[in-house]
Amino acid sequence: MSSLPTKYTVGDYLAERLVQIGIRHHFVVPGDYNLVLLDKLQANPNLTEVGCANELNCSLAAEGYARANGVSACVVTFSVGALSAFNGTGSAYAENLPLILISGSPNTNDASQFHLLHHTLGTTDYSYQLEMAKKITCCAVAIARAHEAPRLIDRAIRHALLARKPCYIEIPTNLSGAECVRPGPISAVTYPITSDKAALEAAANCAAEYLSGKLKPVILVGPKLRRAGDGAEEALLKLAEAMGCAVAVQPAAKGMFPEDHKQFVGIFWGTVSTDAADSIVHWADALLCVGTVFTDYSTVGWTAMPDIPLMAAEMDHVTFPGAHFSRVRLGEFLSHLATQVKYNNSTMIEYNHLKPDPVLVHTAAPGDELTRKEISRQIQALLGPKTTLFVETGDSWFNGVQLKLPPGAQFEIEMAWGHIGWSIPAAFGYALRHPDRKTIVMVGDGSFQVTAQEVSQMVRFNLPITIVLINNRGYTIEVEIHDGSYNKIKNWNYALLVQAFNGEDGNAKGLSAKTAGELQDAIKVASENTQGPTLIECSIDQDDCSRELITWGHFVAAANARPPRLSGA
Ligand code: DPX
Ligand code: MG
Repeated sequence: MSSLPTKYTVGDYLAERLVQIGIRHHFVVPGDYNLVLLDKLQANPNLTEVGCANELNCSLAAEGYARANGVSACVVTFSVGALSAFNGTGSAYAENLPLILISGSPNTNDASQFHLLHHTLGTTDYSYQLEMAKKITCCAVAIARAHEAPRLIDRAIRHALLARKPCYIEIPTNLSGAECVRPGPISAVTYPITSDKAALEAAANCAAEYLSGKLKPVILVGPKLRRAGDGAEEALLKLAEAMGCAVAVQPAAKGMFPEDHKQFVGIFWGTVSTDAADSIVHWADALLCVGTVFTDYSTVGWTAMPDIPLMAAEMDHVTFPGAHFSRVRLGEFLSHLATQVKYNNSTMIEYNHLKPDPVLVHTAAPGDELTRKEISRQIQALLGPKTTLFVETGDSWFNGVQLKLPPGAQFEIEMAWGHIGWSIPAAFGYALRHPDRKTIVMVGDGSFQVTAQEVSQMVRFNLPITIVLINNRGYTIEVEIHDGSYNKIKNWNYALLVQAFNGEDGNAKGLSAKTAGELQDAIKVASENTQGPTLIECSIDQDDCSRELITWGHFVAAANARPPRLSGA
């Protein structure tokens, strides 16, 4: 391409690699240690720079972009920036997303001259940020000489893409513009690892053995299914249809198996499951866990951990009771297994007896006070094939999980990391990559207060995101886990705040709804506002929370409160 440089610098090299792996937007906050690097990235015509209000939001915006795009980049300055961006990097680690965290760092001459520097701890050891990054990434590199940059950049990016985890690249301020060699073919970085043939074969045989003699197989889908890529989602659908069995889905994997499919039996979340997913999972005598994640949250304080021996198919290995197979790629394993399994729909026959009757949804009169249930009813009506729904930590998790996803609708949740405020920057990052989709956010008042500034980027980029802010005056989920005065927060005028972000030229709209009719009207305004975000503040009673939240909160609190075990006991 004629626009590419003939002489490469470290910054050019990095820019070209980011483009080659499919990144079109890079999220940044400037600082003197990264300014030359930002110029270099800007100079690449295929990258759009996206400035964020702070580094926490910047990292979470990149986290959301990685959900939409498969990989993302976040560029910050040393320490004051990077330490805040570590939070979104932690999220990317927990949520299995390859986020490339890039930090500017001090001039290479300063450490050896024992200079004290700004934006540092005030000691002359500048390696601490790299050491910290090693704990929250799958590969952390610091470039000390320009000639090392190509090798280290390629290594970090390749590790991130393969492991579906974040990586870290540190570039000193005086090296971004330093010359280095030009990049070689990108396939050296992106070429996937395929399964070991013998291990794949043996794992499929072991799966057939695991299933033989079993009468009641069920598939349980977890969030790593989508993260695995490699056509794993399509392969799972084929496997499920070949088996004919019930398919339950973990809450963090909602949407990864079509909810309108006749074998979909609901969200398995222990006692707060939807439909009869828990009854059928606990009835099973063989459980094929595909990309599942069992935590205290997803098992409702360990009350819902399946108690039969499991087959666990992970992104790059499969484990059975008594056998383990490394280097077996999930997509390949599921495809292979689909050709070998026998059809057995016993769990579907049983499920059709257990399946609850559809619930009659009450439609509130326009003048009725707004309730949680009415908000859910109205959001349900908004969901279509092009909708992506973000649900924030809080009661929005439970309300969102209850909704039925029509074909094509997508669902995003950050259940492993669970950072309140994630949904605002993450939805912003996601929507930049998917302007063709309608992004809707369900977020609580407490969460919104953490990252509210990033609404101003939605304004800046004219993104028509709909934010449904549920104002129950405080941290209700925490109230249910463990109450105290700390769960109260200062109320804001949310509708006015969002309009303040417009400055002279924005198109954000802020509305508030206290009745069912007001919400209906506000939703109409939101659907007509195609040039900016619309925030709808929905005021509900402080105690109007879901039954599921109360039940889940009870068991999570009990798990938190287990007394220390004496050693040896
Ligand atoms: C906290 C949580 O208002 O939602 O529906 O009222 O609970 P609900 P809000 O957004 O409040 C959220 C609040 C304080 N969790 O109830 S879930 C602890 C927490 C966290 N993340 C961070 N800090 C604290 N999850 C960054
Ligand atoms: Mg709240």
